[in-house]
Amino acid sequence: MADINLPATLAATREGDIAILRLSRSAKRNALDDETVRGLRRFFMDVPEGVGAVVLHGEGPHFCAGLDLGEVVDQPDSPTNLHKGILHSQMWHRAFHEIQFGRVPVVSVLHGAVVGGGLELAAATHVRVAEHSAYYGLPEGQRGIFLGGGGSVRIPRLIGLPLVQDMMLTGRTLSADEGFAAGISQYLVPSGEGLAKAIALARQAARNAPLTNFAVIHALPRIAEADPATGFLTESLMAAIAETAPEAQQRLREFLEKRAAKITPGG
Ligand code: 1HE
Repeated sequence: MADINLPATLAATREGDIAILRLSRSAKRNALDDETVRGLRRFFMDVPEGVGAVVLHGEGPHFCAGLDLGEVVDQPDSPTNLHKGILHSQMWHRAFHEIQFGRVPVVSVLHGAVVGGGLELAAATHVRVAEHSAYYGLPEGQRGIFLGGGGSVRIPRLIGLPLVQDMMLTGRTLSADEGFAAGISQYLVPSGEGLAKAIALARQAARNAPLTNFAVIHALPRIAEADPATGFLTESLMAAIAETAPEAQQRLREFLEKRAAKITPGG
């Protein structure tokens, strides 16, 4: 994947119809500096043709230590710095927006610390596979800062406002089991098995009709948050667009002609 211009803190490889993107700054526990966040944006804006899903994981003992705190220290209180701070947060928003509302499904592998901006990053992915070593924290309160990567919007939708407030006010961390129960990760696997599981899930997602994946990524979250009347109408429109597409017609025929796999337990 040499054609994508990535910083040294990100490494991308291609395995057939999936791409694997690794946070590669383990000396700093994959803390996200501006260069890395901009690199994430470029990667997800321009996922190469033929890639049907992306796996995002982290090098070293932790998925991600969040915002590189060196990027925000030494900023005297001034209107100029206030404005810079707003733009900085919006830069994160744009990058994570490209992940959540990009072209393909994104499966993340969570292990070790998944904290602050690291949890915000994970929350922008569609499927999260946690290893038993994972733990989750929002230490912004302890650092005197606030969420800035869209976590205020995404994390309460995943685990509920009261738990987010508890984590931010008291410094509570959640274990991998607690995170799984609360809804942070959809999967929980033994340590060391996350990447293989995520690759298998990404392969599965990449085999779907691209238009269905488009609907799941772009239409479903909007429908889920719309007023019911708008939601029902949007669903009907999306359903009609999907089912009349040639690929859907072909897949429907394959099932009816007994050439497609049945749905079985454990799938
Ligand atoms: C960092 C960062 C960082 C590590 N920014 N440099 N995030 C936090 O408040 C989490 C802060 N980090 C930690 O609590 C710990 O580093 C970890 C639990 C993640 C890992 O511990 P450990 O013992 O494996 O590593 P370490 O020795 O603490 O860190 C290794 C190096 O990474 C060390 O630098 P070195 O030069 O001394 O080797 C650390 O300083 C460095 N490092 N984390 C900068 N975050 C858009 S708003 C989002 C707001 C937030 O994300 S707030 C949460 C910030």
